[in-house]
Amino acid sequence: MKTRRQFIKISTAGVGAAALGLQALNMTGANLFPDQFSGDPVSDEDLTPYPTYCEVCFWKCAAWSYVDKKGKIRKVVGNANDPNSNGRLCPRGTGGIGMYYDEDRLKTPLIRETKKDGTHYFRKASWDEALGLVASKMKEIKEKYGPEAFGYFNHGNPGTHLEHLMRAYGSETNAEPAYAQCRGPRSAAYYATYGAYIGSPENTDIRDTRCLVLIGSHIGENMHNTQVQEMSMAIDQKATIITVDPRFSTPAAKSKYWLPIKPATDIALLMAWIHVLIYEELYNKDFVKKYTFGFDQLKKHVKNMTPEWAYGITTISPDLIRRTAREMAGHAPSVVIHPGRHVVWYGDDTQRERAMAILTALLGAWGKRGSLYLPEAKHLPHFPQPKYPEPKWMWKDVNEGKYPLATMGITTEIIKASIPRYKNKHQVKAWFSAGTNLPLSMPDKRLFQEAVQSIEFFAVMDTMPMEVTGYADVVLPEATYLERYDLLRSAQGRYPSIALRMPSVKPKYDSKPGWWIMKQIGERLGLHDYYNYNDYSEVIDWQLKQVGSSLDEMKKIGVKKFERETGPLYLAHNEDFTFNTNTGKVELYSTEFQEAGFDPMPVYTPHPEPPQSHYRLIYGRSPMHTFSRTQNNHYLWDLQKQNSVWVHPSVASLWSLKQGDKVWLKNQDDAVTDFPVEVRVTERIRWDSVYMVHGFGHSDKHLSRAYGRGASDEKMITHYAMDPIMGGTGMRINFVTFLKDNPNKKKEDKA
Ligand SMILES: Nc1nc2c(c(=O)[nH]1)N[C@H]1C(S)=C(S)[C@@H](COP(=O)(O)OP(=O)(O)OC[C@H]3O[C@@H](n4cnc5c(=O)[nH]c(N)nc54)[C@H](O)[C@@H]3O)O[C@H]1N2
Ligand SMILES: Nc1nc2c(c(=O)[nH]1)N[C@H]1C(S)=C(S)[C@@H](COP(=O)(O)OP(=O)(O)OC[C@H]3O[C@@H](n4cnc5c(=O)[nH]c(N)nc54)[C@H](O)[C@@H]3O)O[C@H]1N2
Ligand code: SF4
Ligand SMILES: [Mo]
Repeated sequence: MKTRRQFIKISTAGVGAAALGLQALNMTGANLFPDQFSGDPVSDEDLTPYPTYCEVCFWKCAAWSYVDKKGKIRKVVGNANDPNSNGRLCPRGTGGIGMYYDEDRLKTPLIRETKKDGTHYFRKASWDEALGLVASKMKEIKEKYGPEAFGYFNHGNPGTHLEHLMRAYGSETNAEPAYAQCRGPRSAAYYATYGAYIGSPENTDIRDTRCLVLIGSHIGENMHNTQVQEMSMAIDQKATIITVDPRFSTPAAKSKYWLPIKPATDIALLMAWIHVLIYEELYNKDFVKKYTFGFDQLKKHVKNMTPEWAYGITTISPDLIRRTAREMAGHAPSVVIHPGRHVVWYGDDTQRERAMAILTALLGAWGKRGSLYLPEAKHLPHFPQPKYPEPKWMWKDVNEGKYPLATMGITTEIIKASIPRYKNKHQVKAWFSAGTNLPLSMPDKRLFQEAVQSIEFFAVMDTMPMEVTGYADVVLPEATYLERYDLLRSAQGRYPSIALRMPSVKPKYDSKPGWWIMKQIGERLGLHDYYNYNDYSEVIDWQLKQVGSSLDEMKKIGVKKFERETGPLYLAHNEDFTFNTNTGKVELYSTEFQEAGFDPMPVYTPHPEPPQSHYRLIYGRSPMHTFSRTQNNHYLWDLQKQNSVWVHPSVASLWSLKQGDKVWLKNQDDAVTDFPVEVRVTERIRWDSVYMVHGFGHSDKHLSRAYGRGASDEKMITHYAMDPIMGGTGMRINFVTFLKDNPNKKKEDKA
């Protein structure tokens, strides 16, 4: 079949990107930062601070952006009054100005065109033309198939502006990778157990804990700011840390116990811990009696799930399982069983999360100091607007009865519904995406590629020429977070707080704020009533006035904290409390799961093992980068230019691999990495697995620094295991082997 929507790597807009790419790869030292550092040295007195909050990841740390007299942003530093940052940004946040200064940014709207020979390219367009085209396609899809057939993918603030437009237009056919590729299983599990979500920032009381249990969660590499800060406080206070990870992660190095578990077996370990707590009578009897439902069933259920049983599965010795369970019980209730965040691993992830939630309950630790506190966020009233129209069908209907406990759209299902051969009752015909780089954040790229060929139209709003923009029909360049007003941040925490993001400089090039772009499209669709303001600052000011503040006040302080309104931070001893579950209790036995036909208590099931000569691919974060969004950022690129593949010395010797050797990876489905990746030989990884940092291996040549650097874990994730409960895509079920010769060479020679 002839490719309908070609991936456009090189555009005719802007400078010759290929030449630029080669030049940039040779760039060193000072030319790295041509724009910002052409100014003279300045002192703080000569700088004007503007409030913002960081967009490099979704922790949303509040900050001050400092601008010099020539209008150049000189630095971004944490807002000292902000509970998310406590005045300190992580390395990525500090390097956030690189997003603004990146000369590879999207500079103008772009529209896909076809040459006479059939090849596709982007041509520069005016805003009026690009917005008009998007609006006319939205009208067309609505007339032909109904607004519901216009699907959308959203993440973060840009995604929220898109969502407002799409709901006003009549579509709720949406999904974000931050659900089914991230925290979805955690939401389903904690909701089933406690009738409450964990939320973001997580309500983990790490600062005050006596014992922190990390199952996977690699805090310190995962740089979610407050957690990293609190973990160092906990270390200073000599809290016990227990890390369960097949890799000797950064937190494992700070731990009293490192449990180098065989991947995919955590449920067995958790059930054995539960067994020890129950059968050694170490659990909190008062808590269990007063607040929980289903203890007797649980006790029976775990009877045979002994440490000896778990040893055969996890490779963790029974003695270590017992000792760590006793250690937790000794510190209870001041124990954080960290609920994790990226938890889509093996397809039974909701059940693993359930086991973690149950463990917390047995330790009597929910709602207690040093465990999970009771979080609160400030409710910000919605700016007045008409009700959104009721769509005839939405994301949930696309699931066709599967994944009954999903609370948000599932990316893979929306994508399948866009492919006619899946014969979904509800066909998705066009897409809009904002703030997500689907080709690098979704498992099974083939699915994405097939879907993108099937749809009639694709609009993308981004700041950078990413993989996703290469597939767009229209590219809408958004201004970076330092150049725009945006939604107020209302963060949950020990105390509610809000933060302002305002522009510290004018948008560079011909980029525009997301709110403006979406409003313009809305206006063209006749949705004026949903955009009853001229500037987004009016919305912010109105909202602030509802909570006793104002835009003027927030411009001066950036962050405002509020008193709690929902009562104390912790549950008092034996306080009456009704949980929002079917039984009103903490459900050790889940009636919700039982009614929906799922195991009411977690069960360990074995997962496929690596085939001959293959190793399980596990992945994680680098402290210097966020997903796939920062690899081209000057500052962060300078700190880390590529990823490596971690290989155990015994495996390295078997394959005659040395430190620094370059290899290509090939997975069980014969997918190969586009670019070579350096071998890191280290005892810090089990022999049965290899490890990579996610987000590298960019294939869009517009990214002059990131292009071709390292390997993409996503390329190796052709397989995924669906979580039947909520549709999470377990992505650690892929196995890779090493290739020493370039498998892509033949293809390139021919091309
Ligand atoms: N610097 C930085 N920080 C970030 C982000 C970022 O992009 N950059 N992203 C943020 C986001 S959105 C998220 S969701 C989080 C993700 O960060 P986490 O929620 O901490 O992610 P995990 O997948 O739990 O952690 C990866 C770890 O799991 C280990 N692991 C792999 N397989 C197994 C297994 O079978 N069992 C066990 N016990 N461990 C295993 C890996 O070795 C690795 O150390 O990070 C957040 N913080
Ligand atoms: N293989 C693999 N897949 C994963 C993960 C993994 O570890 N490995 N992690 C998963 C997790 S935990 C998550 S949360 C998701 C995240 O997945 P995504 O939400 O897709 O996150 P990013 O990869 O950072 O893509 C963000 C996109 O937003 C753009 N962007 C950045 N700032 C702005 C802005 O201000 N405005 C606009 N309009 N666009 C902006 C970036 O240029 C980029 O194209 O990925 C998931 N997918
Ligand atoms: S944790 Fe780092 S990258 Fe994320 S919002 Fe905070 S400063 Fe920015
Ligand atoms: Mo995530």
